[in-house]
Amino acid sequence: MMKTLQEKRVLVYYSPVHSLHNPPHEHDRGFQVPYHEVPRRIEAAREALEDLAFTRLAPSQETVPDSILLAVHEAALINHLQQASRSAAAWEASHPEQGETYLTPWIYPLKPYMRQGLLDSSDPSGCFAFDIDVPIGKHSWDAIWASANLAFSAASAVLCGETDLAYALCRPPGHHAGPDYTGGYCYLNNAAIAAQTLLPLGKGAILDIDYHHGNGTQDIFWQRDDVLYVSIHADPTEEYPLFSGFVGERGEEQAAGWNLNLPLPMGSGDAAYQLALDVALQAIREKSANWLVLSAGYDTCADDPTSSFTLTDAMYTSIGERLQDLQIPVVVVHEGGYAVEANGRLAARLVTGLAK
Ligand code: OKP
Ligand code: ZN
Repeated sequence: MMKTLQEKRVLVYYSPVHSLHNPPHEHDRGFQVPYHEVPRRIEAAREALEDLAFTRLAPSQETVPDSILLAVHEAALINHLQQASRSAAAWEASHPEQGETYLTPWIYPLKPYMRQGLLDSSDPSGCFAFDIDVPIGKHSWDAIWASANLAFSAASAVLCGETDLAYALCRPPGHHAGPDYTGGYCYLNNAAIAAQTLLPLGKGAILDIDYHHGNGTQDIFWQRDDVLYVSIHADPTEEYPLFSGFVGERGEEQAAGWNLNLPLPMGSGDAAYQLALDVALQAIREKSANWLVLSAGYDTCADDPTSSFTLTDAMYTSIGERLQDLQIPVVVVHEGGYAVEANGRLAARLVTGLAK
């Protein structure tokens, strides 16, 4: 019997805590500009998903167990994020005239000998970040943790067989965060946490459709032959993160072939994307993945102010439909997307395609 839209229930995971993390600005070529990764992004997505007849906002009080968190991240990173949020609170309390404080790494230990000194110092932030776009305020840890918990809750629902399609409205995003570092608006790797949660179902795949390469996710699963990481992204010779996302990166020896990068030229549109998606789907089928985590970034769309791709709205429905053809459970994890309201419209399209 054919499945109709109404028969497939999509569980949506959301927490309002994300809005407490709201850094005022970032830097672009030395100029101070408004922080692109704003709370409204997720509210737009929540509203649009709530409007779909076949979705249900699921209550989620679940927290990531240590066994999963520490399989993905080093304890030192977790401690640092918690400590940095406390430091931001203390600084703010003692400097009330300065307003909201967001601590940003300002010393980066480029040489190994610099590292220990910095770790022992009062501000080791530069030991845990590869770029300057990961400020930490007094509520940032709460938001980071809430975001990770949504990914875990969504994956748990799939693991328990409660649904075969769950959407985690994660913010801050996660795919640039690695085992022991933050970067690119990302602090903990939500998609990696979802994937780790799903492993009792056997091997699976993470497909990353954010405009940027998910260097953190690649790094976390680099040696693993139970999780395939596939990413379609802008050519890293020209685009962030510049140091990873190249075709030659295929996973470490025994895991060779479990990492697949599909970089596309700057300015790519639907046609090029469709071809890359075919290759991605073929790889996921070849590995007989039992489940899929979709790192869903919407910064590939034509109206994104930070990117060069020109995907049309129809492409996101099509991506959803193509992934639905795999006939495996899917956990969607929200990543980037800086045309703020487009996060709503495009998330709705993606989920509508996936739910068919
Ligand atoms: C995060 B995600 C300079 C701008 C640098 C960094 C891009 C981070 C993208 N301040 N942009 O993959 O959407
Ligand atoms: Zn991105």
